[in-house]
Amino acid sequence: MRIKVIFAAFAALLLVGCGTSPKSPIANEESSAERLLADIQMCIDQGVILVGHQDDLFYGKNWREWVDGEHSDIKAVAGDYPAVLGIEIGGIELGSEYSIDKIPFELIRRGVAAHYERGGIIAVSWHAANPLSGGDSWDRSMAGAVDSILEGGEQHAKYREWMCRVADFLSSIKDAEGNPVPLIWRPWHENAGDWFWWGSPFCSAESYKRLWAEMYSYFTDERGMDNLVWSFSPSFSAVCPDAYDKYWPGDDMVDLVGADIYQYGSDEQFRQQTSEQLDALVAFADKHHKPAALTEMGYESIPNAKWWREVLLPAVEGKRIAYLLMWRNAWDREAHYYAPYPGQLSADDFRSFTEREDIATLEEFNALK
Ligand code: BMA
Repeated sequence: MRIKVIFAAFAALLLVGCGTSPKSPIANEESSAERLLADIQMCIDQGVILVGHQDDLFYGKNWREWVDGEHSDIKAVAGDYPAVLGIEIGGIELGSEYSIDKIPFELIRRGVAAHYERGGIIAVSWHAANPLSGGDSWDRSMAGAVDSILEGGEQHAKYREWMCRVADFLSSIKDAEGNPVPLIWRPWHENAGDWFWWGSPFCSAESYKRLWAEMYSYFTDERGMDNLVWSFSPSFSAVCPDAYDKYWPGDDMVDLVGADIYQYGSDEQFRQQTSEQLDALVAFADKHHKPAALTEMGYESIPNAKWWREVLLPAVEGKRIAYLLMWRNAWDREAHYYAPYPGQLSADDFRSFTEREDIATLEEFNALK
């Protein structure tokens, strides 16, 4: 009898390791993802935009030590953590111990747990390797990468293994009760553009929808994961102006609609473009009864001392978006930073920006809940 029990437990472990695990047994209880989604909607209803920052706890402009998840450029400048912590899991699919930005996954796991314990939201991006060429996300040298991983495709078996590793990681970060932490999951992003192998010139709308649906079905039905808020962020690009409509995976497989917007030109251009794109984003999200967010954003090196209040603020003020996520303050690329750090030109202006009632860092977000 005892041996049988041990054997059954072992078999169950094997199944969870890579393959199937049962659906959540308590189907009627509100899931952690549903609670997260309710918090996101609450921010929109209150007219508050949460501050977010990619990789905030793992490294910053002039530091790269792990201080029990307490160090943060945002905190150093504004006195509080961002409400949203962005993390990058590129590399997990290959079984690597480090993300593509060379951060140990173990560190990411601990940082996410710490941020969640403090009441914060976590948003996950995945710059997946190219399954056909073996290159990175930006390698578009071989046609048909997406089709090759769909069911029936030549790389499908390998891709199942990749999805398994991703699902394992996304399920592995637990709260104090041992339940998986809820995460905003934003796969196959910026596909309106032509810079990723899953971008619109290399992937038909039909293939993209299958890509999304197959992952959704694997995570949700096969693995029983109910801790994900599914975020669709094709973004705006002249390469495919109607990407939101054309590539929409379906109301039942998306929870949040996002856009990634960066400043490359003049202040005026950014203000106008961001305002217009956010209007379009929110109108699209409303049509599908979903919340919207600025899922990546910023101005590299922030060379304008008043950028936060004079350029960003007029573009986002009053827009019904739940959060704005500044991109990373890279430790490995000198000028590649999007949030201020102590002494940075725009630091004072950023602090004032976060002091506004309609802009919330972590403490203010916690007070709203
Ligand atoms: C890009 C850049 C890269 C980075 C990647 C994934 O936008 O920041 O340096 O490797 O995101 O984080």
